[in-house]
Amino acid sequence: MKTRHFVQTVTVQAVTVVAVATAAATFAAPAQAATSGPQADVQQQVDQVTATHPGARQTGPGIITFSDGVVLTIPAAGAAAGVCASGAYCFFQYTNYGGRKLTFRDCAPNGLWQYLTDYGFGNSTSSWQNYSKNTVLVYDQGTQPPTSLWTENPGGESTYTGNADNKADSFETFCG
Ligand SMILES: [Ca+2]
Repeated sequence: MKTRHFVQTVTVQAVTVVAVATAAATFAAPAQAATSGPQADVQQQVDQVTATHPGARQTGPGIITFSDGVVLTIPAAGAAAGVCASGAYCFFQYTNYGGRKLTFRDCAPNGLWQYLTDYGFGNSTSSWQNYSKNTVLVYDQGTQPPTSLWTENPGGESTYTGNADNKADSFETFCG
């Protein structure tokens, strides 16, 4: 009797493990059955970013949240990531707020330094929106000392960074 009871217990536990594994697999692949096409391409990009940034996790279709709360949105080709949220400031991959969108919210009274390169976004900004109360000073780290590229005033935005296109690497955010 003891042996039979043991076997039954093991069976129940095995079923539980399978159920948990299935739920985890479903969450990890919100693209569901898409194995080709725009949504599958987005998922491949998401997987590439999470695999190369420890602590980064997928929090929605085409959305990655890094360990510090910074959010990267990857739209399907030809689609838009959407405007920057109120209270946030965003860097966009292409002109006119196209391509990938990187969303920040934090600041410090005397300036908080952050690096776009930590999120795979160095030399990648072509437009930006600052819908926060903060002031953001953006720099190119490719020169010594770093070169000031542009200033993002509260409520400001730019459809094209012009001569500073694809140069931004870092920024300093002052709380407003
Ligand atoms: Ca640069």
